[in-house]
Amino acid sequence: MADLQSKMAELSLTQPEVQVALAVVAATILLLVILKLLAGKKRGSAVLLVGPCNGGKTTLFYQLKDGSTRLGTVASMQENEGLCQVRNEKDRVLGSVRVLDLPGHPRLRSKLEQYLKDASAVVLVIDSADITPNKTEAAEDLFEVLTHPVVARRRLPVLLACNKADLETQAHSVDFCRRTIEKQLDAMRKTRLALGGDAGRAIAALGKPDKPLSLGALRSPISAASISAEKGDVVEVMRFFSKLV
Ligand SMILES: Nc1nc2c(ncn2[C@@H]2O[C@H](COP(=O)(O)OP(=O)(O)OP(=O)(O)O)[C@@H](O)[C@H]2O)c(=O)[nH]1
Ligand SMILES: [Mg+2]
Repeated sequence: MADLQSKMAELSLTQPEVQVALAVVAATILLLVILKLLAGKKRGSAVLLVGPCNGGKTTLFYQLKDGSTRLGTVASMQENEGLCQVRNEKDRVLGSVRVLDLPGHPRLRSKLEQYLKDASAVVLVIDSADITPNKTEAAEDLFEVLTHPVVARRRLPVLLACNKADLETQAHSVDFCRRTIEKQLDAMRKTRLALGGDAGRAIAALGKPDKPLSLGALRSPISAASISAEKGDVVEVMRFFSKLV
C-alpha cells in the first residue's frame, strides 16, 4: 500500500511524461469530437427534385440545367440527372450542384429511399394550382424525406417549391400550400404513430407527437417559395442552391 502511495506521488501532474500523456489524450478526444461533428454535417452530392406527378419537376430540371423549357413534358419513367450552374443575383457563377429529377409516379418512387442517402438537399415540387387533390401524395413524400434517418441526422434543407405561379388566378399562395401540407403531414404522423410499424424511420424528426406539427420547428430547415418552372421564374431555387455551394 505504501509502495502504491509512493508511486502515485511520483506521478505528479508537473512531470513532463504525465503532461505529454494528458496532452495526447486531450488531442485524441478533440479529434474524435471534430470527426463526429464532420460526419454529422456531411452532406451528400445531389439535390433531389421530388413530389407528386405533374407538379413540374422535369420542367424545373431542364430550366435549371440549361434554361430550356420543354413544354408538355410527359410523365417521367426514369430519373434525369444533370449539373446546374448556380448563379447569384448579379449572374456570377458561384458553383454547380448535381440535380436529380425523380419520377412522381408512386410505383416509380421506390428508389427515393436509396437516393436520400446521398442527397445534399431536397426540393419538393408541387402544383400550387392543384394542391388540394395532391396534398396526400405531397405530404407522403415529405414524410419519407424528413423521417429518413440520413436526412434527419444531417438536417438536410428542404425547399417547398410551389410551382405554376404563372396560373395567377388558380395558383394558391405559398402560405396556403405550406399550411395545407403541414396539416396533412400532422394527420399522417398521427396515423402512422397509431399504426406503428415505422421502425427505422426517424419519426422524432417531426417534433413532439403531443404538439401540433410545425414545419418551422423541425430539425431540417424548411423554406417555401413560389416559382414558375415553365416561365423560367426560378430565382428562389437558385437562392436555395446558393447556400449549398
Ligand atoms: N402553367 C405552368 N405549367 C407548368 C409549369 N411547370 C410545369 N408545367 C406543366 O405541367 C405539366 C407537368 O410537368 P412535368 O415537368 O412533366 O411534371 P413532373 O413533376 O415531372 O411529372 P412526373 O414526371 O409525372 O412526376 C406539363 O404539362 C408542364 O408543361 C409552370 O410553371 N406553369
Ligand atoms: Mg417528370
